[in-house]
Amino acid sequence: MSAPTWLPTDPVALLALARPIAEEVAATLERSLDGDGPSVSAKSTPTDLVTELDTWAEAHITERLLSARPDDAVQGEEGAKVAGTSGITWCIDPIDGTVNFVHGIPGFCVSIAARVDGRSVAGVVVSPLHRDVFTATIGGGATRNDRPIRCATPASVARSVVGTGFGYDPDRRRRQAEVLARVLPYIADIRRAGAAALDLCSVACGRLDGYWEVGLNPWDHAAGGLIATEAGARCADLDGGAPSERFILAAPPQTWDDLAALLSEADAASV
Ligand code: LIP
Repeated sequence: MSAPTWLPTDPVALLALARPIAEEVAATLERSLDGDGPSVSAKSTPTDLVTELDTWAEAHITERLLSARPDDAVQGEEGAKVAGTSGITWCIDPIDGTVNFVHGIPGFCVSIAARVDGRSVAGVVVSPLHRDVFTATIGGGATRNDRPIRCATPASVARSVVGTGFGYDPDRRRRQAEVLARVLPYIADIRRAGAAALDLCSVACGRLDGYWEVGLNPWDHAAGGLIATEAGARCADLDGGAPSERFILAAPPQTWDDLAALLSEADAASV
């Protein structure tokens, strides 16, 4: 498939700009683990962490992107908000999986997506400790380390290994644990990687047979959602609309409806 004609800029060129920036920042984050570790503070709750490197990474990525494309807009997890006139908005999660990063657990990643009217057209996710670079362009397919990837073909939900994640609010986490207890008997197993971007890329390359979460922000899924979609997975909210803060479910087409039905039955979207 080729890129849609409505695009203001070639998504391949946007990916070519973003990918080396994401790789450079991911390498810097990995090297920082050899030191004494970054200063850490809390955001919305004591478990919602942010480090000085989250802030540095977002500023560095923003500066590099806008020095190449000064008319673009930027939206970032740590507060970057730049208006633009080009029609391209960069959606940045400088460190997705900050808790993993603070603990030195593999699975933190750098996620950068280029969006047009809220729709991702190019995306890159770099997970440095896994040595994984995931990319996609709209209509151009998805890759892991430059090799094409496709989502899994699970026989059923009962044979599916599914990822999920939890919010930072204690009451929401309790309700999410209750949903998990209702879902777990009907799937093969659960995985909690701690980074939405990585979970979505794991669906894209067939490591996971599905992933759902409530309460994500655009930067959590902007790149990983495109990568999963371009790898053949369906990525939507429970009503089949665009993924949102309310709900995201990514799964292969052959099991998406059954997994959505199980999650609806478990009240997964109402936490
Ligand atoms: C993380 C998400 C993950 C969620 C974590 C956390 P952050 O983002 O990517 O899916 O389960 O609780 O929100 O805060 O590390 O950038």
